[in-house]
Amino acid sequence: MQPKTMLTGLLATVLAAPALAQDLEVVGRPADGGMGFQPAATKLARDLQWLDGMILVIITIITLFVVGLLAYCILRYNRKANPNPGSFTHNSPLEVAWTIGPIVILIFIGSFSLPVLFDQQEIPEGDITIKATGYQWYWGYEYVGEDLAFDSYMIGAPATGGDNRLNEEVEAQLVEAGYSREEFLLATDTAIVVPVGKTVVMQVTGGDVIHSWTIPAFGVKQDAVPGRLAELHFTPEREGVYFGQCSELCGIAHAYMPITVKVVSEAAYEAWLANSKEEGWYTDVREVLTN
Ligand SMILES: [Cu+2]
Repeated sequence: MQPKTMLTGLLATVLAAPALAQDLEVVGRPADGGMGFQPAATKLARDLQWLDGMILVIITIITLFVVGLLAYCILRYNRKANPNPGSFTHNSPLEVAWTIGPIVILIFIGSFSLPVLFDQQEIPEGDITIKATGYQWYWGYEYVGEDLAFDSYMIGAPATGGDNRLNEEVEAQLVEAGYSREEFLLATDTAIVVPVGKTVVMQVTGGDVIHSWTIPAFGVKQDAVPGRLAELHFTPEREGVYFGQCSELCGIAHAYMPITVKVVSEAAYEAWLANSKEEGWYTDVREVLTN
């Protein structure tokens, strides 16, 4: 070995050590006792979380109004308080009002919700296209046009030597892959790696029965139906690890086929892709994460 090559090798080893230790932050995962959404990592997710909040305000006002009316009628017009009930059958101005009021409210909601819906449903030209195929019980991924495909199993699933239970061996595998026992049932042995700020188009289909691919922090979910190729898209704005879970009951191990997406810098993505293609198989993105 040339001294220079040796030096480069040594330098690479020294540089790689802290890089391996420096894991991506876990951003998108469910929290114990959590009631709200996961942090939004795409414009889609931000928009739909805002929409949810806005509609919740409207729902709350309507609910309070209806409960108030009900209480008023019960108190004011019960038999004791109102022994001689009115005998009229209709009130035109009131009927017009309660027809037009809801129409205005629905148009108002629609004018905000339809753009968000169209944003999700109109698939842009992606920078990267990945095909996800749901199987009983794991996900297969293909980087379209990149000659890279791999399967993704939950750490602790039978395919990784487990039995879908958390034991010491599985915990060791989780730590080895850069996770902790907290990420059991979420972390997978391989992960989709995508660059931050780029538009990813996911083609989603099923290989046997219907599954569903989702990353809540991206605001996307799509049924994976055998024989059909559906699409969704996302543009992640923040580096980190994001988890999702199969969201269509697909059989006995439905709970054990999670989804992991790692969002990294563009340079790290390029290096990872080149590395994986060279190896002919998925490589750990932590090996190329240096900074
Ligand atoms: Cu499932």
